[in-house]
Amino acid sequence: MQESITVKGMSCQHCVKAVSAILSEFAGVSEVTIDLASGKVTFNTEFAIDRQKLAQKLDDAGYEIT
Ligand SMILES: [Cu+2]
Repeated sequence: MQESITVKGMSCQHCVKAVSAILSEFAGVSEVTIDLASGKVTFNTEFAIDRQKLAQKLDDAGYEIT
């Protein structure tokens, strides 16, 4: 299934890579697409993602799901 979230705090390609890497840590996630300007992150996932865990990992890296 395709899911999308909006992430606040990304300002450059490094951030895009970091957020992409965090999402890729979750089993079954593929095709992460990030629009830096809007903060929109779209990805495919085979399993339901643990949103709390994702939010925590992003928070630890300095980003926030809005
Ligand atoms: Cu950055």
